Amino acid sequence: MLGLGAAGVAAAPYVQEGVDSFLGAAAGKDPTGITGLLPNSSGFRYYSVADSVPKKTPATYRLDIGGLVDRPAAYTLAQLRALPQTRVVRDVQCVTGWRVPDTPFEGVRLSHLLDLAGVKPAGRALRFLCFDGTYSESLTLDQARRDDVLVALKMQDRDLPHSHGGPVRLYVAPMYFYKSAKWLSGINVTDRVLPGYWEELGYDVDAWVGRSNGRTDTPTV
Ligand SMILES: Nc1nc2c(c(=O)[nH]1)N[C@H]1C(S)=C(S)[C@@H](COP(=O)(O)O)O[C@H]1N2
Ligand SMILES: [Mo]
Repeated sequence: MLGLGAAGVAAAPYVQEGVDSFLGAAAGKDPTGITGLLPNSSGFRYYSVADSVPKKTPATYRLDIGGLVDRPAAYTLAQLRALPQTRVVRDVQCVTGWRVPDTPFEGVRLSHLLDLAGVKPAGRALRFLCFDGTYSESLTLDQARRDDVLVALKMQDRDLPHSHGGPVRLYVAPMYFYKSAKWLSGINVTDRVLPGYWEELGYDVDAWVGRSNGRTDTPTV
């Protein structure tokens, strides 16, 4: 953990984050540190590595699916809503220690979108892009095909608010919450795992809760 803290500190000068998170990193805490508390959604903390994030409406939102696929696509929000919806209720677990139990997420199974796109034989992994212009994430194809991995349109049975990554975020139930990229704008099928934003800074790519370099036993925030 100390080594990872140091990696976060070393990287901090070019990471655009709030003062709180920088201080958290400097104190040897997890560099995914908080940028603020969300007043109306108890237990959650608001995170964004980007200073400001544009708002997308049903008219302007698009989810691009491309890379090593037979049928690239650009989904509108209405098109995503028209696909079969799946509801998953699990604990949300941030790598810094906070947890929100029994949180419903609802949306389209990522595996369904992959089936519609037709992954080419060379496809091995996914790279997720966000319309904040900064964040990214990754999953192997096997992880992405799990039935508890969603392209989520709802959280706590309501449309995802902008603060939680609305209108669309990734939701990877079995992994630490940093895998659940907010403000999802693109999914590219790649031939190998390209580490995401925090993974470049030392966090595990395979971020299984309790079985990766995140920790739940010593909350730091
Ligand atoms: N685009 C984007 N997605 C992101 C992040 C971020 O900074 N930007 N932070 C991650 C981390 S570390 C956590 S804990 C959760 C926080 O989600 P919340 O803001 O809905 O609580 O979003 C994850 N997804
Ligand atoms: Mo996090």
